[in-house]
Amino acid sequence: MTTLKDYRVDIKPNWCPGCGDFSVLAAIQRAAVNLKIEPEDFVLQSGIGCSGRISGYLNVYGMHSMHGRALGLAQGVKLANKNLTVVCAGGDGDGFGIGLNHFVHAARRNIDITYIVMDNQIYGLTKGQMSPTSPKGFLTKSTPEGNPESPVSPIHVALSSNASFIAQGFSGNLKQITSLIEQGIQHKGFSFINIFSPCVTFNKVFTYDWFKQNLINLDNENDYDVSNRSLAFEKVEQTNGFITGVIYRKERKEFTESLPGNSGKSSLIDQNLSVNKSDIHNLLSRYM
Ligand SMILES: Cc1ncc(C[n+]2csc(CCOP(=O)(O)OP(=O)(O)O)c2C)c(N)n1
Ligand code: SF4
Ligand SMILES: [Mg+2]
Repeated sequence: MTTLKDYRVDIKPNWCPGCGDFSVLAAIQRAAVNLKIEPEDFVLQSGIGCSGRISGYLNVYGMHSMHGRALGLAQGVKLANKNLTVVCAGGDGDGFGIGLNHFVHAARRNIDITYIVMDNQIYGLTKGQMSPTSPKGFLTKSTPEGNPESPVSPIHVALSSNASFIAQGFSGNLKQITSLIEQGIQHKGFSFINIFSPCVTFNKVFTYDWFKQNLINLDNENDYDVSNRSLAFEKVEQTNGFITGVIYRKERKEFTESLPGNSGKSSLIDQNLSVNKSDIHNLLSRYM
């Protein structure tokens, strides 16, 4: 039986004490164990940032890849072997700045991976510059007179990109983020989980206390309908996006099941991909 011990490594994370990313690591490990996934069937791709280090801190396959490019790699892994559970993780800079286009396309494509963003509204690794989710007027090392830009709203982007599972959590609520990650992994299609994950060193505004006081938990709202996209937009507007829980979920065809010649069951690794001389000759002759 798989236990948490199987998902642990001897490497001690070099995150600052109190960093929200510790909870996200614990939640991913717990979700995997609760879902009885073997570590060898689990892949965690990550980008660059403090958050991106996460792939080195648990005993699974994965790559600490390039800034903003982890989603490309994660989709490639899933396309090659559908039997793997593929989770992609990174920061707000990684996913909503340099990597934003991959987020939009993975969401509309509906490929069966889970994307977790540790959103701390700042560039942590590079020591506290503004990020795409820093609010207007926010004081950072790179905006000493206040951020002149309006922030990206990740949930709006996910909703308008037709993501089929959208949720949000907070590192201060380990139980909820574990459940959201479990639901995201079980969802057949692209699942996006934005996690407010405080940077205790460089962000002195969006602290644990701030989130505890300001987040509205949809789990407590009995009449909230997760399948109603207009309602989800409305809720994000009303709350400025400071909500937690499952925000939107709707089943739709998963990407690999729509690929030509794909039965929905076989993976690239199951197929004979070799080409012989006459195949190449026939292919080239079609262009002559
Ligand atoms: C292509 C490229 N551009 C810029 C950088 C420098 N860089 C490294 S991490 C980072 C931002 C980190 O912020 P975020 O993604 O929010 O992660 P956090 O550290 O906050 O977890 C930047 C700009 C880089 N490594 N590669
Ligand atoms: S700098 Fe911020 S994001 Fe990075 S490890 Fe420290 S607390 Fe976490
Ligand atoms: Mg960040």
